[in-house]
Amino acid sequence: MNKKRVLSGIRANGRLHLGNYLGAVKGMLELQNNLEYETFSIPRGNDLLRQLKTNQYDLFYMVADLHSINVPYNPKGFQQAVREVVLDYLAAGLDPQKCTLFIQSHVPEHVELSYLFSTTVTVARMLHLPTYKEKVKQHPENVNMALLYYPVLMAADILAYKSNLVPVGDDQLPHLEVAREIARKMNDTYGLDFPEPEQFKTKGSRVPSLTGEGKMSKSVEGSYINLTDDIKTIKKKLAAVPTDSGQGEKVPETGGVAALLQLVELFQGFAKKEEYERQYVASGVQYRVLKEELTEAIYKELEPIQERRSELEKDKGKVDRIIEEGAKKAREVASQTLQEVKLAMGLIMIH
Ligand code: AQP
Repeated sequence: MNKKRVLSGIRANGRLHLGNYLGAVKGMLELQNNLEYETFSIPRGNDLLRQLKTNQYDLFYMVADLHSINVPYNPKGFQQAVREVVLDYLAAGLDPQKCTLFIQSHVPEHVELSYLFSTTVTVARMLHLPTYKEKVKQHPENVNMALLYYPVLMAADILAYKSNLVPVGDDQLPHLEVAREIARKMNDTYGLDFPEPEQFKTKGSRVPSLTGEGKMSKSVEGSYINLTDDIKTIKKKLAAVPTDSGQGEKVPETGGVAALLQLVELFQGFAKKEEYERQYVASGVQYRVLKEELTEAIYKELEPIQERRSELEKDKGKVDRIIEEGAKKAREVASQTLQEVKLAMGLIMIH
């Protein structure tokens, strides 16, 4: 069976939040647990047919440490920050038996490949990306080359594995488009065979900020609920979401109320959201009740993840082994791609 390749990653700039979880990790899990039955015959004349459960995807999931250092960060605590993402991944259910879990900088082929790709990209194209402009606004004192280079390195992350699918949130779509352009350009110019990667979209591909403006983000204080938050913290954070009188002619489509309703849909289902919408235009919504029920629903999803996490925290050796093994497996594939690209670009001799 020809398996489709998948690549995804999360930066180590802070604890994972519900946006990262619903927009990216849930997609990674869905692909990991996507099993199908395969039938094949056992060799040496034995005509027995055996059915096996196999995954139709080859999965590469990384902690994007190199993407994390293009904004101000703390080098002393950085190794721990990277490890926290690995723990979050494992606690959320990523299984190193079913996917290759690795740290981006442990596979230096990504960086080499990104330099080769950068020869096909114009500076003007990078300067116009909305994600770049946003970061320039956030950190005007630190507009560095790595920030501009981010999408090229991300294209190398994806294409190093010739990935077909990328489980990421909607905010990453402009970057994914750059990866597709690079794939086309490399194929047209050098006769390579990169697939054009596509987003694997989840239901929560754009989780709103608790402030009622924009998306939930690690770098926007007051916008997020972390996977490690206890029930009291979740309650406090939801209590701070701005609301209105709870009644009106039309259900708001933006702001805190819209954000709450979207979270209701994601954690309690579409029918519950519709129920609140009906209440809004009739008798009115009691936000105290809505927030209490939503707190319970979110915590119900996070509690088992937190329990697994505290178990994993005790086993340092196990996590070290997973990371080491992951880098080995990832490098096998990435180094093969790098060789092909160098050969096609005339950087190594054809024998
Ligand atoms: N609000 C979101 N809704 C859905 N998906 C989201 N993702 C991030 N925020 C949301 C997805 O999470 C993955 C990893 O993101 P990242 O940490 O690598 O970078 P990011 O997108 O820049 O995340 P943040 O929290 O917004 O970080 P800051 O604030 O530092 O920029 C990606 O798949 C992303 O789409």
